Amino acid sequence: MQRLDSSDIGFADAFDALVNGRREADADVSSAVAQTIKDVRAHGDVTLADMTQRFDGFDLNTAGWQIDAAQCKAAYDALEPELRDALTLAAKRIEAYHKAQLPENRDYRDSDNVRLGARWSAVDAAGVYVPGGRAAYPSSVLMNAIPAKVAGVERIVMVTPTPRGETNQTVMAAAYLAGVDEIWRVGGAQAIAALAYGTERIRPVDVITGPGNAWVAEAKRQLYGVVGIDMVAGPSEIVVVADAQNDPEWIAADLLSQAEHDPTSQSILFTDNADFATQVAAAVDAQIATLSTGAVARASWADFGAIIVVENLEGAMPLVNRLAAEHLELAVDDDRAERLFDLVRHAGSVFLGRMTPEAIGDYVAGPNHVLPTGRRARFASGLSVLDFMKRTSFIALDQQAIHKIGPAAATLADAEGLPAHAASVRKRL
Ligand code: HSO
Ligand code: ZN
Repeated sequence: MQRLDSSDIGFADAFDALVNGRREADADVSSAVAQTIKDVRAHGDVTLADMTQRFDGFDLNTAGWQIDAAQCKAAYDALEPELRDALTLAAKRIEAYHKAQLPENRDYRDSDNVRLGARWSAVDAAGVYVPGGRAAYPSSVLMNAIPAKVAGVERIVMVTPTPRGETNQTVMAAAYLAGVDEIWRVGGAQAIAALAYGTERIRPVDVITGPGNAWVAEAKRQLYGVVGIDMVAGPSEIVVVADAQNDPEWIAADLLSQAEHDPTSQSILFTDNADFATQVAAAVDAQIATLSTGAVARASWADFGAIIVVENLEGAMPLVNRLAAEHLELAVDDDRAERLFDLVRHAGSVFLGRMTPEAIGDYVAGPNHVLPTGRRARFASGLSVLDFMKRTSFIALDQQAIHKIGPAAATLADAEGLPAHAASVRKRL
């Protein structure tokens, strides 16, 4: 962890280094991914079966390509009641929030009596990638699939690696709750290629969302344009802005809640009190020792963690904006949180007040937890129903309206040297 003080000489440079520090893996997987995409396009299911045998250690043709709806329902029914209720509460709240996000169609006449508007429609099919292993989060299944469902997507297809054939029962239960229509036991870049181009068994989709490793991210990047994608996500981060009236133990836990995700996660605290900074640092060290995820959290905190002591929290907000963090906690009294919030320009999601830890947003608050990372909150937003929808504009003129605006179109067509354009307007005048 590095500790900075905004009154130190050299602070500006140190903060620049923090803002520009790279955490994303450099591994160049682009040519390997390009080859995989080519193979899947050329050989479809044969490539999927080969690669699944090689990387996940089982035979799709004997173990089965799909996990069916009955298995997901059974996984849901077999959950411990407490977990089932929690998952159901999360799903309900996520659904309600995303329903409120549905956009409205527009249809109006402007001052020239031209009828204009736009209608929103869902994509036909969406693919959701769910990683295997440590990052197989049921909550992420809900966060990706429910917005697609709410948007009106008719076919939601999940792909997920099942190493040695083993499935994650809570992930399957979440798929059941979210209304996923098909689940294929394939992962990696090959799964993304299959969703984009289709194979003998898997019909193609229109949009692919969901987190994945470097190969999955690269495949999404290369296939963007063939399909829509949510975004290319990097390691996640949290910025906590806290005054000394907080319990240092709470703030330490908040910082660790991001650090435990990945060794390249980043947790940063801004505070206006040097003693409080020291107390939080001690609490982080003490808590790490007790976490089952301690090794990951320790690596993240050691390499990328930071505590920044500033003169006052309001004055620190321009620095906070430069970080454009995925998650931003404003751990101060409610009215002060409101004032700080007014100074926020770039952040994926903001958590206001002392009683709103980021983890609530990860699971049950309702807004999406798929958020722009790595300073992408400067230009991007979290996953929403709009990622599964598109807008079709429309125009309708009558005789009076075309006389009003048609001549200008014909003039512009003349200027661009496009006589057929000009004629198609002038013939109607
Ligand atoms: N905080 C993660 C999402 C997540 N947390 C899933 C727990 N499960 C996104 O940065
Ligand atoms: Zn999380």
